[in-house]
Amino acid sequence: MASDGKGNLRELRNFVGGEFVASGSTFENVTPVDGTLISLVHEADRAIVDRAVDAARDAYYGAWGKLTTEQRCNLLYAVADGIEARFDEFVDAECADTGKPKSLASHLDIPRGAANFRIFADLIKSVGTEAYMQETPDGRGAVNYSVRQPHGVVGVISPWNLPLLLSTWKLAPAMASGNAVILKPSEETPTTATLLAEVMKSVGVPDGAFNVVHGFGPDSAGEFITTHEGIHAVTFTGETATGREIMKAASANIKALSFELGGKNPAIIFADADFDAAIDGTARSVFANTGQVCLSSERVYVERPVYERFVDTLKQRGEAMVIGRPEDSATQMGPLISREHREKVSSYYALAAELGAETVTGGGIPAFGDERDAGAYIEPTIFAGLGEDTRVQKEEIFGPVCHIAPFDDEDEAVAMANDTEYGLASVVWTTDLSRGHRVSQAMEAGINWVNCWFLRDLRTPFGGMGLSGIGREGGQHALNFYSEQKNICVKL
Ligand code: NAD
Ligand code: 6OD
Repeated sequence: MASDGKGNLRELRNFVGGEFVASGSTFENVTPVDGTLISLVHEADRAIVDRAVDAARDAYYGAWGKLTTEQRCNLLYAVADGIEARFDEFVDAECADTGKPKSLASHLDIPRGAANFRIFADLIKSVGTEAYMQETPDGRGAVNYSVRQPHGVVGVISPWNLPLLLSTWKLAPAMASGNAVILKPSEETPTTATLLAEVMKSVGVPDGAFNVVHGFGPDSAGEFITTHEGIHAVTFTGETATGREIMKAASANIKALSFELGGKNPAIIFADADFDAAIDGTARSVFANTGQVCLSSERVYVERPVYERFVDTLKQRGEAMVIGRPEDSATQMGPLISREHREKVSSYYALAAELGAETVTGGGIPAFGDERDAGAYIEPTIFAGLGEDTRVQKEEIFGPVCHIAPFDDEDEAVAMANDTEYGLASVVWTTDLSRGHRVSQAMEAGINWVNCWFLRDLRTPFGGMGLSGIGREGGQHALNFYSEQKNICVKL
């Protein structure tokens, strides 16, 4: 990734109107694996974002907008094939940008990145609308029916934790619905967005239907998108605080908004749970992707009869995690996304210690004695003994860390789990079927699992309550967001 093979550092350009566009200013893309510089990224200024909006509008009213649904879907299938044809390149790029293990990128990020295009192309072809027969005083009646219309130009602002997966989760339904899109990937993970632009171009997606602008948030490409009058809808995944800023900015021309934000997700383990399955699932939900999954469990509640055994076993799982480089097949956990993010996660480790938490395991930064010491690695960590009202229990940390606490009955577990301003996800582990349904239904969260975690059926509604977001994406819900429905009333 570091160079073009001739010793030149790789440069990532914006993709506007079907062309790769340089800008007057670049920023450095450094890998968290070992701190080396892997590329220079051309930051889009306001003029480049303006050009992207013009190109998108031209595509929407032109070549892209004139395609039939079938033609559009065939292009999206070709995009999925195109990602798969360059699978290894996508995997390597995602691993270099994020540091995640190759096993994870090749089983989750990249296959899902391709699958999103197939799934939403399939879905749009079978989508229905509403129709109502209406009675009228003259007895002749009227028929009402609704039709869908794309918004026009949609801005997609995505985070760094699952870069291709989360951007395509929005791009695919937006494009399947007929919109032209402008993607702003995270400044931390610009590479797979650029590769996706190459794929879009190579399979013949009309110029301007898909654009990529690189940059940051405030006073950069992110803000230029959210304030642009030519953009009609913005879909955003990221931090709650950023969502607040985007909401203000987008109010100028009342853009449609979809927000997938942060979480502070609970996992509840009852004494009757399949112990090994609950340990496996909880270890995954705490440590997978170095805990940088919005759906991760950061608050774990265990029924008292199995509490000590659960803590000891989860501790062993944390301590057995192999931390390393993406390409090492033994690696189970990579670094955090950056040194800056490590500062944030470490500050919560320090705060927990300051508040008198028991450190069950971890709490520090590993030393390897090799080039990884220049990376952004951190120890898998479990705390216990903190009150529910502490900042550690209230705020999203977004690292490989959880706090674990015992409970004595179902009502107490439900009350503790719901004691949060967030409401993204929950997990319940029990072999009592009725209790599984009952507790899960009592959770104030949008995505709830019983005896599993991160099992995804992409047709289901996905989104959070409270500080975790606005709206639902996934399946039909995404198609609803990415189109306007208009009613037509015909007097008979
Ligand atoms: P972030 O909010 O810092 O950045 C996300 C994107 O927003 C980036 O592309 C960034 O450049 C851009 N941005 C930042 N400020 C902006 C502004 N003022 N205007 C416009 N754009 C702006 O989030 P992150 O650190 O990249 O991602 C981690 C966060 O994302 C965590 O809070 C996590 O929970 C959340 N997340 C949520 C979901 C979900 O589905 N609910 C999924 C993944 C991540
Ligand atoms: O699987 C998905 O579709 C999805 N939206 C996952 C979100 C993960 C958050 O980090």
